Amino acid sequence: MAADFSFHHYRPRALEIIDTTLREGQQSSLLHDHYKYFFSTTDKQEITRSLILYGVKFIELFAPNVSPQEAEDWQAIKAVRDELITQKGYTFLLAHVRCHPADVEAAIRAGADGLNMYIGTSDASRNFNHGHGLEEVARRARTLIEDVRRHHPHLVLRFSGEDAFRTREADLFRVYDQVVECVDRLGTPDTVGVATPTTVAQRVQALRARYPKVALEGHFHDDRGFALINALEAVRAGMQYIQTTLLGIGERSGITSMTALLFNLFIDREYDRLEGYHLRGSYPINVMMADKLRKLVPSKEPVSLTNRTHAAGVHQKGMLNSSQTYEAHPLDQFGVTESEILLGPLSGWNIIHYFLKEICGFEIDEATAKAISAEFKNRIYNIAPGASPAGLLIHIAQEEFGLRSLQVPEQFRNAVAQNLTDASTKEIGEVRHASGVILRTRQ
Ligand code: HCA
Ligand code: CU
Repeated sequence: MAADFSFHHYRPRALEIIDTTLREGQQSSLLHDHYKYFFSTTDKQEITRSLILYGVKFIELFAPNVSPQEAEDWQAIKAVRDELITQKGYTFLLAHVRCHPADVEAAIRAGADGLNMYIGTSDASRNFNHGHGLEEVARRARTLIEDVRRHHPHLVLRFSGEDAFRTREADLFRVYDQVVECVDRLGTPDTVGVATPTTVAQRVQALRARYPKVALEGHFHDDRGFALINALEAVRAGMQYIQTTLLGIGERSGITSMTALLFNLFIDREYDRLEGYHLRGSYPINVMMADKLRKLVPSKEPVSLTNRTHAAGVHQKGMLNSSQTYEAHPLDQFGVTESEILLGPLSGWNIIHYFLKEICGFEIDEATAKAISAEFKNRIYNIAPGASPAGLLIHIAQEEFGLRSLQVPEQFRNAVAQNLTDASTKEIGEVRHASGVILRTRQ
């Protein structure tokens, strides 16, 4: 199969995502938070399917000799990839391998389309990891890569000096000079998250100048919270391949989030780099990933419902007038098609009036809405754990103010211009708060 779809017949796009959710992502401590520890085979197949449908062409997996289960899962993942070839074209499955014959052989045996080879080049990884000097590192890498290239010319080969951002430029060049002729890409992983946008731009420029014919790949860890900005800077400086994971999960605080990167490129109008990605699938793919981690989409994730959720009374009133008041970005084009307004201690009478009138269908005037709001604000701080603010509000309106619902015929119930619904009726797989109401705005 791989020979028919050789990488050498593929024309890479301006930006190629190499998704490593199934490799780097599985190193995330988040899997341990809920006693999960690893992705099941079904999880891996669903993640693979979602990534391919989204438009990702390169998926990184562990070397199959990491564990018998990983070896078995290679075949399950390949089956999903093969099923989607007629619909989406070919997706390359890359094995993350040490510069070690055992890893390389296992990957080739499993039918990998390419090898993402790495070896530590920084003082730290040479002294404390593999113990080899720089010349020895370069010699080993070259011998192995030359051999692989000769015997498996169809494989797409990448070489990375692990911890590249703590490796002196001259040291990196000494190793890369040895292997550059045999590889398709050179990687520059920021293994411990020390890079800054400035050092990234410098590195990318230096590597491009020295190796103008070979594509560059980045992998940025988030220890300083720079994984996103560093990836953006790398792309701007001319890096064509970026490694990402869904929700940015990975070792320690993880790496660049796939949808966060594409979302930012869109905002910056870098449309040529977005060719072939199904951007509207961004929020659904984030929800799928969060679901596998038994979490909500994290609040710091740019493509999230959180970024369309409004809690303060002033914001809620502004949102009722126009969603532009507190939403600046085209999140609807990334699949977040609703806004959420949280009923709670900060809600003003405007939203409470709107909720009781438009959603609950009560006959209510503004003066009554103000009186109910005052009562609600007194009582909300003593609400029983797990009870919903919406429930409390309805209780006050019905039991204490004697409000009655207008009888709206079934077929007109959803016909209001801006349709707020109770969070429990949400269709998407992420339910944040029982107190949330959804403001459907742009679709
Ligand atoms: C690891 C390290 C790595 C490798 C990245 C790469 C890193 O977990 O094995 O091979 O490009 O951050 O350096 O993820
Ligand atoms: Cu990493």
